[in-house]
Amino acid sequence: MSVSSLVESLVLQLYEISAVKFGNFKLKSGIFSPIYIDLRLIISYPSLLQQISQTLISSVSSTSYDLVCGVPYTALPIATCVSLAQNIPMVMRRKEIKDYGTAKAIEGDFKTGQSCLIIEDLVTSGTSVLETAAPLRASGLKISDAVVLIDREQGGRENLEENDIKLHAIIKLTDMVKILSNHGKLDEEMVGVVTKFLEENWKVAAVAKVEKPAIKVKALPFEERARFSKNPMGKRLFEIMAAKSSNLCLAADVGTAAELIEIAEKVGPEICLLKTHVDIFPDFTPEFGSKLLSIAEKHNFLIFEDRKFADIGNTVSMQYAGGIFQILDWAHIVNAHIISGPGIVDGLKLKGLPRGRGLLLLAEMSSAGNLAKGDYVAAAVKIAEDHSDFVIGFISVNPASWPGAPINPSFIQATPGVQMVTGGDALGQQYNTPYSVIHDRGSDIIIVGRGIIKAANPVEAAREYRLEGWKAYLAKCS
Ligand code: 5BU
Repeated sequence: MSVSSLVESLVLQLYEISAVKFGNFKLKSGIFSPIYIDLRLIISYPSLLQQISQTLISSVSSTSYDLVCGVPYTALPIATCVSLAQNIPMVMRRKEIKDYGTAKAIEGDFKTGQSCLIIEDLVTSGTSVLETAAPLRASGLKISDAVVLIDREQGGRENLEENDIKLHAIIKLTDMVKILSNHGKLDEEMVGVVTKFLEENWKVAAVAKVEKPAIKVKALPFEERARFSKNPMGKRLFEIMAAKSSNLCLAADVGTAAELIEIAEKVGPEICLLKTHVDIFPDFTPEFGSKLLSIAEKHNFLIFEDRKFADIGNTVSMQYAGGIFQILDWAHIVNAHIISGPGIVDGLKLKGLPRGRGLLLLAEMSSAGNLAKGDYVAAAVKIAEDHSDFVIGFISVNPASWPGAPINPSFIQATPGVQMVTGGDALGQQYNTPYSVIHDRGSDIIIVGRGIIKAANPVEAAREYRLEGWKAYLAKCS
């Protein structure tokens, strides 16, 4: 059978089993679509499932790969069929990473450097392929190709290409519409509605692109910006970054204080900053701070407790210096929300300034649907300017887009939600790449957690993130 008649037969069978429907459907993204595709149904039709996997295999016949991985969940049975038919081992990406046991993101036996083909049922913006590619890459596998049964043609191909993944699609949505119309399954009116919908929604779900400024303004090097800083910790952070060629902050969200000490010792040479969430440790002891401080001194990095203070000035001042954790004693830097107004900065400054500490204000957040936008960001900048002896900068996501950007160069921008590929986790985290964060979005520091700590070799991963972050910074300065 020729490729086109194979595709035609697949489309008609998908239509017959109602895996493709036409009408008015509300999609996950909230938009209404005249076409609805549910490929979960194919597991009830083994012969169709087999035809689909055979067609997927032949469409990547010129690509070589050592492993296959299906995007959970719908593509898992397809990937299993491909694996069986080709006698090629499969790996599986966990959608939810266990926080007990081996806590592996990828299940199966594989070796670093092996190439893995990603298999997906339906691609819209490409986000789910990227979410699978990220932990595979972090585990040392090479990802260069993804094969998909249906491409909705809504920016997925372009988004994947930006992340160095070539998309092989068996059926394009526009071709599917043509085939069904030729076979009298769709009337002209519906063809018109669907075509219009596809045109209007092209790239609707795509990962937001950052507009690059028309005129390139060279960024000031960190060593020069150190001179503008009115706070000793801000100045020191700039100097450390310049001295170590590192704008990498490790978000050390490991399970225990003992593990944190271990990873700080190993990854220390690669980082300028180590970010903690000390309240997640079951084994915190009063010696934790002094132990971590001596490692920080040895490897020349600063400690940032991501405490996100949010209360009134009087309360945060007690929380900062007191309690079990005694954060003031060991954290060079802490951060605060500005929801309670500028009094929070006064409260923290009261304790922090005499000890030479610094504060980052949360101007933006990386999680989907967060409320830190517009006037909120402008208010954070205003508060920082009024307290530039203590505030050293911001937690931000896209400072290049702020009104009046680039803002005062004495402020440091630190950005969480960073992995080697764009995407997100199941709980709202959104990832951008080191290059886009530093070069395009105007940040200074990449904050990386699971991209490093869940990697097969965290030290190697940290080195790669440091090099990527630094490359983007150099590009911005030249
Ligand atoms: P990840 O594993 O790279 O997703 O970890 C990100 C870290 O940054 C984690 O410790 C968060 O608590 C932290 N974070 C964030 O992800 N987004 C934010 O807006 C802020 C902090 Br503020």
